[in-house]
Amino acid sequence: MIPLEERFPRPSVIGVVNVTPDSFSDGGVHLDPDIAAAAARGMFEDGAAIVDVGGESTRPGAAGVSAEEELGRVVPVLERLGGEIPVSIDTSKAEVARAALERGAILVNDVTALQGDPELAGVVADSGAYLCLMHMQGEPRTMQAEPRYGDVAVEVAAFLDERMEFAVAAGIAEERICLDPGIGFGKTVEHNLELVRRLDVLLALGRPVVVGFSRKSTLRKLTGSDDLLGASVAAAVAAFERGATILRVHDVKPTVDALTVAGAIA
Ligand code: HH2
Repeated sequence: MIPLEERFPRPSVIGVVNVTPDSFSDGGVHLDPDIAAAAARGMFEDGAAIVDVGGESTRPGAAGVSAEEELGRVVPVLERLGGEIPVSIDTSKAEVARAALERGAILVNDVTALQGDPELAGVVADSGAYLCLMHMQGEPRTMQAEPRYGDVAVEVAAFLDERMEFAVAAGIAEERICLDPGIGFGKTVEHNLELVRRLDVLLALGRPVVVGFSRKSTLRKLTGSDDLLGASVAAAVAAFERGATILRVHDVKPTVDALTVAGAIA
């Protein structure tokens, strides 16, 4: 198994394909599996290292969906892709992860950091897949109600450290794991900005860091604009410059171009 840091050198881009009716930025766009698969292929051609396919929205206020519903959304997309391009599955359900891994997915992206489904750790351990552990305070339905921290960077890092220990104890090698502060998941604008500003606190855990700031509401609040392309690219570059390895984005081509230039200067 190639360590995650070699398979996804810094900077790498994860392209987002939400196969949902209600995701906050691209809800409904990719509900047709042919359109979703074509979008995924396009992102790969545009330079994404991997494409993250998700069948459940985790936007603030979202209610969960059943495993059956989620499978019905993502499996047709994975079947159309047929393992042609590297795919990550954005799920917290063991059953959905298993189905995706059987269809060629190589990374499991779990926004609950293995707290959502007691069987997911075993599925990841047995498959040899890569794993992204993300921080969230609360749960999507209520997480933006009143997020509170003493020191947000220290608390997020402590949580991810503990979840990584849990994953390793379940048989998932540390070199298969990356960590994500979970921008927008139970965080105010200032919490999100501070997490990127102080990314070194997370980097001190010694694992590659993923940042997903793309099209999030903090960017809308900062710019007062609904067109979040420039804001999203700026956030990706800022996160890269503070040490992020993987940037999770909806607009792959402009982000890849920006990171190419930022990387060349660095
Ligand atoms: N953000 C979202 C979903 N999954 N996974 C990781 N690792 N990091 C993130 O920041 C992250 C994530 C939310 O964004 P999006 O997929 O665009 O929306 P939705 O959850 O509404 O489908």
